[in-house]
Order: sequence, then structure tokens, then C-alpha cells
Amino acid sequence: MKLRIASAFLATLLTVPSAWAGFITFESAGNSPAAITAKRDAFRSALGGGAVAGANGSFGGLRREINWDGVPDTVADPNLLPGNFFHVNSPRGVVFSTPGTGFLVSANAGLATPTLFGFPNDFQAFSAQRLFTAVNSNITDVTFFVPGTMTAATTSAFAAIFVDVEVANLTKIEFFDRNDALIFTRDVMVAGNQGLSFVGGVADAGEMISRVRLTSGLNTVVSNGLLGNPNDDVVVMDDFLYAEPMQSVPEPSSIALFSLGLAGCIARLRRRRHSP
Ligand SMILES: [Ca+2]
Ligand SMILES: [Ca+2]
Ligand SMILES: [Ca+2]
Repeated sequence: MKLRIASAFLATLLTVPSAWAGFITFESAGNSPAAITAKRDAFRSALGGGAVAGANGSFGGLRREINWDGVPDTVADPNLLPGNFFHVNSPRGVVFSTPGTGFLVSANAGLATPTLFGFPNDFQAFSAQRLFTAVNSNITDVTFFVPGTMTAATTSAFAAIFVDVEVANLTKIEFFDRNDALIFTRDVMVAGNQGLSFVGGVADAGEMISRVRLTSGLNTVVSNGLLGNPNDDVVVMDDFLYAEPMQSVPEPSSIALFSLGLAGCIARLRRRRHSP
């Protein structure tokens, strides 16, 4: 019995992630791009890479950004954006998925399709002119690859800008590790009608983010000018910022588990050798 309790305790000890000290949160909200620029800049500084983008949104090999503004008209509203556009067409190491029916990037001015998904009194851009949304869902999941390769990756930091967050506790950002365990969650600050909200988290103890889930309000964009329902808070997104996706290395707890298993094997082998 004692042995059983001891093994249960040991198993618990080994499956608990090693000291999630948490994430450093960066957040602010306001009615104009200027209101959140200082916090965006602080997040940029925390990750490094400067302020000038290189090819494929790479900042000094340390950070990536997506502002949607360079997306071609052929994959912008009313056309869907492929979920792997920033993995294949412009390799930035991210793939998007949604329980909905796809993704839209808003149209530029001067085209047949209205800008801002057809809601000029609700949305504005942080970076002009394009915005991003899932279609028929308020969920966007982001997974990571070493940019330009099929190698799965993790990141240590992620931030997003949300547009038109009017109701508290509906819009949030969540980080999951490689075991799909939730390691960070934050409700996005309310910014009011047409406002902008910045939220991001930076790992401070080596945590590795395998998936980011962005929940945008409680409404959905169905198509330009059309919402899923007339009453609930509709929210869309602008810039994504994240630390350069890196190939995953085993976490300390997995190494410990592996070493323990190896030690057990060696002990068993030794016992076998010494037995008559
Ligand atoms: Ca609004
Ligand atoms: Ca933009
Ligand atoms: Ca709203």
C-alpha cells in the first residue's frame, strides 16, 4: 500500500510541468492606434529584433509579425485566406485553423468590396488597411512551424491586437503547451466601440507555446456586412506578433522521465546479468 502511494506521488511529480512561473503580460486598450502603441513597442523590446521588418515579417531572426496589409487582393475579402498562407506563401511559421468555415482579410479601399468587413462604424485598423477574422466562428487557433519548413515548432511569446472589444470576459487569448495543457489565459481589455486592445504574454521560465487560441467576442462574421447574430459583441483582429518559432527540444520533465526510465532499464539489465 505504502509503495502504491509512493508510486502515485512519484507519477504526479513527474507529470506536473516543471515550475510554470508564468508569463509576463503586456496589455492596453484605447480608442486609437496611439493608445496601444507604447505597449506594442514594449512587447517588441521584450522579444528583440528591432522595429524594421525583413523578408516574411522577420525581425532580426528573433521575432515575426503579421499585419495582414501585404496580403494580395486574390486572398482578401470576398475571397477566403488559406489557413496556411503564412506557412506556404509567405513563410512565417504559422498555420491557422478554426471550427468555422475559413478566414477573411479585409479589403483595401477603392475596390468593389467595402473595407473593414463592411462595418466602418465598428472597426478600424491598427496597421492600415487590412484586418483579419475567422468566418462563421469566433475561434482562431495558431500552430507553429520552423519558418519555411515542415518541422513543428513552439514559440515563447505571442501577442495580438483585437478590434471593437465592447464586452468584458468574452474575448481572450490562451496558450497551450505540447501536451495541450493550458499554460496562460488572459481576458482582453475592453476598448469600447471601434477601439483597439493589445494583449500579449512572454514566457519567463522557458515555457513553450505549441498552440495559441484567440477567442474574438461572442459573435461571428459570416461575410462582408453580415454577422452571425445581431446582438452579441463582434470582435476582429489586426497585428499578430510572436517570438521566432523554434524546433521543440524536450522539456526538463521529459528528460527526467527519460533518464529515470533509462536508469530502470540499466538496473534491470545489471540484475539480470548478476542473476545465476
Ligand atoms: Ca462596435
Ligand atoms: Ca493591418
Ligand atoms: Ca464589438
